[in-house]
Amino acid sequence: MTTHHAPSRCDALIVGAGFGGIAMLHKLRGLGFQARLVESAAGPGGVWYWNRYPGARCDVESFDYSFSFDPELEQEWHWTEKFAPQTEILAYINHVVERYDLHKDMTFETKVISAHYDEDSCTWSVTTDTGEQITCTYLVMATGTLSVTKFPQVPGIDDFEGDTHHTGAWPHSPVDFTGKRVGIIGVGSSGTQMVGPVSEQAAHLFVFQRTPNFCVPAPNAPMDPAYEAQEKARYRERRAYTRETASGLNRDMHRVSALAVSDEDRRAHYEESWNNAGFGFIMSYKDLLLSDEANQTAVDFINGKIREIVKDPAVAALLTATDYPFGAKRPSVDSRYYQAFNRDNVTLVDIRSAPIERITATGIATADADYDLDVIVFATGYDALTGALSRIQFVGKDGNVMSEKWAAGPRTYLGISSHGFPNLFIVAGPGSPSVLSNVMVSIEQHAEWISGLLVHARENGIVEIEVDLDEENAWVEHVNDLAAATLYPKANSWFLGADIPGKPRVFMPYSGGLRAYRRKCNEVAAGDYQGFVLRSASVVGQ
Ligand code: FAD
Ligand code: N01
Repeated sequence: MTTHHAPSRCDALIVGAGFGGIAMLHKLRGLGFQARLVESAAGPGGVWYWNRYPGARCDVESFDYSFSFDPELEQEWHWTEKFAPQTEILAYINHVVERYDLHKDMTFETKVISAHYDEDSCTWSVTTDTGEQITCTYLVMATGTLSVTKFPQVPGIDDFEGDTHHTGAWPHSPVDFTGKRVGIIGVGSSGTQMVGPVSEQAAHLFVFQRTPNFCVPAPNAPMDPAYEAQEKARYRERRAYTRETASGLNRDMHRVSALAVSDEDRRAHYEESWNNAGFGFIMSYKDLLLSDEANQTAVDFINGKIREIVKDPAVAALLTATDYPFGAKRPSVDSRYYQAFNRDNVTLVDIRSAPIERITATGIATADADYDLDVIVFATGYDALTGALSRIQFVGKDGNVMSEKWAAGPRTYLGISSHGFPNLFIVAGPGSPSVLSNVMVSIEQHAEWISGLLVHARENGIVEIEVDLDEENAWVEHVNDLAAATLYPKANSWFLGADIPGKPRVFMPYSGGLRAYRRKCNEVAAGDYQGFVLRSASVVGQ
């Protein structure tokens, strides 16, 4: 799919071919910008290209976890399940790329390694690992928040003689676990999704758990034709609604405190959410992420469910999170996870009490046992939110180096741009709601907003767009204040950069909700992009 004769000079260079990059390319091209996209993978899809592990699927309903920009597209596409599997999401992405003829502006197997801003021409000069130099007026980073895999810092990974895989870099041909002794390290969303399907194939599955995760069921089902027809008939209405909810889901926050209702009512309400809400379980009450006492009611409910589902009380106890609030780490959404621990061929290994000491030629050695394995799966997550950006050397105005500027945590205005790095924009990155929302809705909001800003610049002879430093500082403080008022900082999560050596402990996403965030962005645009310094050619001396 590599494009030949791609121009080395363009209006906008987009980096990344996940949903974010595709949304930006489609939007900017439609507005008449000469846009080009580069991607390190061999095809489009982003996380859906990389994450081909068994069980991978979205945990936001596919009607909402899909592009909204073309009513015809949403009518013609058929999801076979309410929550589509990875294969179908990737097929959808490939369909979109073909349908809108986007591949001609995409270059694959090309990784951006550095970008230098030229103050005279107000352009970025971008260098790739293929040796290409691309000059662009605007550089749009759609490099993803969960796109750089993380491995445990344990010795011996290279000694293992069996197969190893990371969920986020899964082979393209299916991995057959039949008859194998398999170890999965990690029980975040990826690990929990894998446990069910792998347990049904493997001879024995060992699940290495450091911190128990909360896992709520996915209300998945084959697509019911009547439901599909009904939702497609009101699709525009549904899109308008999800755009305005706090999280971009087709379900809004229940505006009642968990502490304001009787135990009986609360139990019934949680039961309804458990059966139907999936990821939206967190919005069962308005204060679940604000009050320890309110949160404890959700924790008690979920722990009761674990005890009901998992037959062995000792295993149930080990699966129960005790030291952080529900939702402070991103909960998993899967219906087969807890059930799998009732199988004779599944063993939960507590690596908090007996940590992994090393990986050996034959398996995993913990402080109290050796586990012989044929396959090790690293479901150990990502250098999240800043990982992809920190691997690119950005040199902005006055020699500003982004890695130095962001050494104590990411600094942006609205999550979209950073002072000292004019004409550089980030899609659904740190400082925006991104991973705390249905990311598709966040991505589309950014694609629309950023392209609106570029059209404004074009119409007004603006050649340089730079964030005002005071506004940026105020935004970073606001993002920090919002997070400090929540329970999020009470867990060691990837939201905070936990477990990455040297990474500062800063809560990175904007936690005020997509609705409030969208309102703020709209106000900024309506106020002539207040907070941005917009310079015309004469001002910059061109
Ligand atoms: P990505 O999809 O991560 O794409 C970024 C792309 O940039 C990658 O392909 C990467 O190779 C490329 N790239 C990075 N650096 C460079 C470079 N230097 N040069 C060239 N290319 C580069 N969110 C939800 O809202 N709902 C879900 O159900 C959901 N499910 C998920 C399931 C999994 C397994 C994972 C990992 C994440 C999930 N997410 C979900 C979050 C997901 O990150 C977003 O929904 C969304 O897909 C992100 O799209 P993106 O384009 O921003 O980033
Ligand atoms: O990664 P994670 P993920 N030794 O970081 C453990 C999205 N997503 O790939 O908690 C031992 O959440 C770690 O333990 P601990 C979603 O946003 C969505 O699962 O650090 N264990 C944890 O158990 C999600 O949140 C879907 O103590 C180690 C696990 O590995 C995000 O992607 C599906 C370790 C990592 O969990 C990331 O999910 C998949 C070590 N050294 C992903 N290092 C959907 O369903 C890490 N761990 C939509």
